[in-house]
Amino acid sequence: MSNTFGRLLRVTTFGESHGPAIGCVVDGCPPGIELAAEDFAHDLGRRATGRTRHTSQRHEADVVEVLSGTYEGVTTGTPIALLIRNTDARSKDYTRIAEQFRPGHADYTYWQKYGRRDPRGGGRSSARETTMRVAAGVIAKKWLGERYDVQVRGHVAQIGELTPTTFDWTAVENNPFFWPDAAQVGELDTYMDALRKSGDSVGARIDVIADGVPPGWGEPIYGKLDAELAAALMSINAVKAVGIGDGFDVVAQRGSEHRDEATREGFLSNHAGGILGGISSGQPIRCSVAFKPASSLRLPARGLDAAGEEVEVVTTGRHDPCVGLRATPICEAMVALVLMDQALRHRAQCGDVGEVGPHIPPGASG
Ligand code: EPS
Repeated sequence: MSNTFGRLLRVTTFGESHGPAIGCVVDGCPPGIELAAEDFAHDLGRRATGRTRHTSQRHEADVVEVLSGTYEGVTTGTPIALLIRNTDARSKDYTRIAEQFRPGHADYTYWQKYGRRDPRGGGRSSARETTMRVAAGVIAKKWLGERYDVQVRGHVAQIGELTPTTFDWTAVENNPFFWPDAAQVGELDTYMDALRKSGDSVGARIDVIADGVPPGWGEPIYGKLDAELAAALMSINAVKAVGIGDGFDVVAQRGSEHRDEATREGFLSNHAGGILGGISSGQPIRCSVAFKPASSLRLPARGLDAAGEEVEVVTTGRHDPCVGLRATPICEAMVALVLMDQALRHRAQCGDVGEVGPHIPPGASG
């Protein structure tokens, strides 16, 4: 299995949704970063289940234990091992579907690949694994912020057919939808309540922006920054598409429109999303991530069981009607981990290159 991610900053996650614990090892982190268990609480809380009525009602404290890699609250350069104990798994919810394949779920492909699976909570395929991505991402965000003044933040940009009409970063952290338009929160509450009552699920889009990334990060040809961002974001459960900059909209653009012109005052647009030739340009890095509607539904569906019999599949238990609502910190974490890994790699090969003129100010963000 591929449970390790990154080259110089390597993250390995382990654990199942209903096992005793989930955890990760972050190897390659530079020494000298202040790091305490409390540092993880904020982002883990943003991702956690059971914090609003619009997400799965599994109640996990998601408290991180830092098992290694720090001394007196500072990283030592040795592997950082993090552990979170599972305390609210309810495995009986999975008894009925243990021998069935939920349509649209990894149940079937895990079974085909491994010939066996842990059906409790989806086992290793559960979105619970993303807890450790967020935990590892906390370290990357901290290092990027302290060392380079890089800020990685995201927001929900679409839920089903709904899009924001205005944009305000301060609104994003003040509603359960990570939504940039405070005036629409009531409408979203009504929308999600109706969806939950219907038993169905819906997709979502998350946008992530990294501000302050200096020019030069990214490794042509096979380690391009955009390629690694896309792979990292696509590795998140339920992700079906990733766009960089204008993404699929570039298809209908003219070159004269798409090229980001520059003056001494800065870039005049950012259609490229801050990456040219796989290398950061110094502009904000913009990624869009599409999450599918989750497949664990109480609405009956036709499917097969392990014996090959046609069955009616009904999923009971505690599930997310819109997995995208908890995905903003996960996307931020993956972007931060890729950026930190690429920063370390840039430092390793090109650390002696220094500042190269002219420096074009970041300018336009979109
Ligand atoms: C999930 C199903 C639910 C969610 C879970 C993801 O698990 P369970 O049936 O065990 O309650 O609660 O999400 C988390 C536990 C989490 O921490 O994100 C799934 O099928 O992916």
